[in-house]
Amino acid sequence: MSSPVETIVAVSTPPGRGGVGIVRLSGTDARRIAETVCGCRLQPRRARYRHFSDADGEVLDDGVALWFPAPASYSGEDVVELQGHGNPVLLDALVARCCALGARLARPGEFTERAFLNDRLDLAQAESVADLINASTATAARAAARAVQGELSTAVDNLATALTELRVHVESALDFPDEDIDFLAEEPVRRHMSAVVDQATQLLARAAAGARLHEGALVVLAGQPNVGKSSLLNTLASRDVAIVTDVPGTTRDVLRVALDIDGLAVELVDTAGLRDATDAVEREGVRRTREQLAQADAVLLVFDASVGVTDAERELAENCGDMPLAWIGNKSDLLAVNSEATSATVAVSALHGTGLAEVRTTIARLLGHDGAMKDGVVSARRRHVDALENATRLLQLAQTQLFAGVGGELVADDLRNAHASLESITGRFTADDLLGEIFSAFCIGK
Ligand SMILES: Nc1nc2c(ncn2[C@@H]2O[C@H](COP(=O)(O)OP(=O)(O)OP(=O)(O)O)[C@@H](O)[C@H]2O)c(=O)[nH]1
Ligand SMILES: [Mg+2]
Repeated sequence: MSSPVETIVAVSTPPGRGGVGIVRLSGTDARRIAETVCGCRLQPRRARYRHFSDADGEVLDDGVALWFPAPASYSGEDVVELQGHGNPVLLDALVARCCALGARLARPGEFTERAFLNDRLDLAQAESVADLINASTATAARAAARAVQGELSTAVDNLATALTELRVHVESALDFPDEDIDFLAEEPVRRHMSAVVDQATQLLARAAAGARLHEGALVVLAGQPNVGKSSLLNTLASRDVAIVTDVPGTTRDVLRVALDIDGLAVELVDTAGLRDATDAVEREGVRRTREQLAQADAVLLVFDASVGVTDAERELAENCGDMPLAWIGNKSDLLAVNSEATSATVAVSALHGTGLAEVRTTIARLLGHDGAMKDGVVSARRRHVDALENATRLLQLAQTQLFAGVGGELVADDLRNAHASLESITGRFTADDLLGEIFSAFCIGK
């Protein structure tokens, strides 16, 4: 017999009016409370149509009561759903009645937190429940649904298993120090190490693409004044968002439009053309452009195809470092056929609307949202990507040390820390305050 747990209650359907409204109870007294409200005994997993009554026996609502006995329920505890009408006043009265009978109001995410604490879901799966509820495109929703089923967790567990095998080799080499140097220098150990690093790098890329599905991506149009950045933004958005004139330095404010690139939510940003501006307003615009560039996930570097790439533009590209970047040759309508535009650039005419499909595919490619990568995307959050990044960095460090023949203790230490970082994803090694932070971001009733 497990120890009693406080019974929580909440309205689980969205606020507002609707055909059906559901009050959910979870905990030791869930069944007793619901049976009192319904005035009858409940059978496991059997829907019963009843009146829901208040303390004086007056009918509050009528509907269906469903009891899911522990442990085969969403939270792993006794759960009851009272499915009445979707009216906030009725539902609030029903919740108040349950509280009078001993339940307390659930905190946001508390049902899912209990599912995690009762091992019904691991942490990554529990977080995906919130992502599924909040997904803004069909692609993001599908990826989150796969994560609730454990896609990310399984991939992380597979990596952790490969890492455990490697650690067994390395740690046992430490236990026999006389054989240490020779053993760690052996080819199979090195190969195993490289395979684990590859596996981690691939999973990191898939998870980073998955995190972008939920967070969306910031793509910046940058370049010199008058090359047609604002024209391109308007054409891609199919509406006149930005002012376009033939006066260089027209755009000063940062302008944003939302694009759906093959299921990925992209925020495309138009910025002031980069040059040494003399007037104060334009200078501020240029400062804001640089601010956007620093936050961007990818840059579209627009140049005037009829002029070609200038030195200033090459310098700008260099300053973008290793940020994903594509050259967009606009005003290609002014070019003679087959002139300079190279395959490394995308030829576009914002004026005539040509080359736009290619710009969209280019954005998808820059964000890792194309081809094989798109199929391999695993739904993930920033927290998971950070943990995977940390694990991958430690594994690469361990690999360098192993290959350099550095002492086995250092290698073992890095591998141990990488392992802990991986386990924080599924919640095996997670601090309580982090759990509080994760579940408080849920909606109430889930
Ligand atoms: N021929 C041709 N002209 C274009 C094209 N795209 C834009 N233009 C013209 O180029 C001029 C500048 O366009 P904008 O879109 O304002 O350029 P911008 O890069 O936003 O300029 P700033 O805001 O000053 O940095 C306007 O006169 C546009 O009509 C194009 O594809 N072909
Ligand atoms: Mg502009």
